[in-house]
Amino acid sequence: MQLDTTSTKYYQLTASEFNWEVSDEKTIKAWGFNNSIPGPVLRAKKGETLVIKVKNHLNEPTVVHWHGIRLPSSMDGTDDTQKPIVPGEEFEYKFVVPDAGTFWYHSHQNETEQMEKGMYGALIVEDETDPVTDTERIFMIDDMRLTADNEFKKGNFFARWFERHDGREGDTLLINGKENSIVNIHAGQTERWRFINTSSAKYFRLYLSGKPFKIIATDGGLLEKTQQVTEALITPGERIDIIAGPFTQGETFAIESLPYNRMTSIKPKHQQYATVKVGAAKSSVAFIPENLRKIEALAPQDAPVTRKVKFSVVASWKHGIDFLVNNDVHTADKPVNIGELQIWEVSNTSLMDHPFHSHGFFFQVIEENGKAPAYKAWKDTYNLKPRSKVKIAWIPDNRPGRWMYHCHILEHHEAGMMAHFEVVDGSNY
Ligand SMILES: [Cu+2]
Repeated sequence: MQLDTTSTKYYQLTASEFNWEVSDEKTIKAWGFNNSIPGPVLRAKKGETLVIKVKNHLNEPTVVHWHGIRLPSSMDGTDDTQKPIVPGEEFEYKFVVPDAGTFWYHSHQNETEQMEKGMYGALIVEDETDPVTDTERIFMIDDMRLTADNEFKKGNFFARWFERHDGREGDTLLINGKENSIVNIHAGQTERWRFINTSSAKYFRLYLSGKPFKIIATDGGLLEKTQQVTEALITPGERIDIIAGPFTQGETFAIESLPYNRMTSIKPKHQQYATVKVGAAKSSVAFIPENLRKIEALAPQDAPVTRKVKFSVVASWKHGIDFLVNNDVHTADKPVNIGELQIWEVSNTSLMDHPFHSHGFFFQVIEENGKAPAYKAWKDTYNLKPRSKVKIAWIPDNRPGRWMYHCHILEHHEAGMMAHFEVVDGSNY
């Protein structure tokens, strides 16, 4: 097929090791794309084709997953759908971006190490229907666990056991690869802030020193209506876009995370990630309508369940504790037919939180613990609280092939809390 270059964007990402200053005092041996944490921002308009050549200059294989993009299975970037890119080799990803929103890319190979060291970046898809704001900013949230010598801390047997159980958190808190950054903004302006939680396990409970802000979008793009709040939970893998401002000249406030107890041995903390300083006023052209778009409901709340998925944590002889989907590790789940509405009951029988992430398809939450959700949204990552249950609705559109879903706490995913399944053309059976 001849490419229409007017609607194709080309990018190159080179994965390598490099020195990265997270602050004036801390330089780390990072792994990342194009010598930067995060990697370059990839931008496209809804409907355009992205061609991204990934070169691997690391000493180990990698693959790149395009989190939230509804792309063909062969482009999903997991070792289930392609041969990992070995050192010195390259792979060309090519796919259309069918939805506007805040997405991201990250390594999907040896993730607990490759993502910890910085292998991620933002992928932004724009559309004419986006609300008009004065400025847009991307905030990629991360945390690293470093030694006094600024090396990635491995820890002893017990530390590693807890890391596997709790997920790895660290106290080097990063926004866009930097510790304690200053965000300078103009008074009188209204900005779109796109938050992406890239952490292995840290639950980011966004708080702006108590200032109200409006949520306009989640994983799969705009909500129906803006939601005014003073805090928002963003679990690993999730995205939230907010409208911030207008603020008054001279104001200073923090971008911080309130304590969140996800029921592990890690003590919940109130942590500051960055400081916002409001400078001289500038005129505004922003226009944020109350109604952002219409989201058609896929199914009513009482739609009959077509599949049950259970996340659990149980004692095991081999590891002391196992992280399971439907009582198995790295579970092989049954196929689904193209075009058949899926109503999945996803439950978490364990005593800790797990963020459920599905590759390649958005879902709508239609019931949370027996209740209708507060508002409709397209999601690809959803937090399951301890002993909770949700009903999600989704449709496998015509993209056959292998797919997966998993807990987005990277250590739990690695420990086995994931499942593969196939999307198949049912008319062939
Ligand atoms: Cu988990």
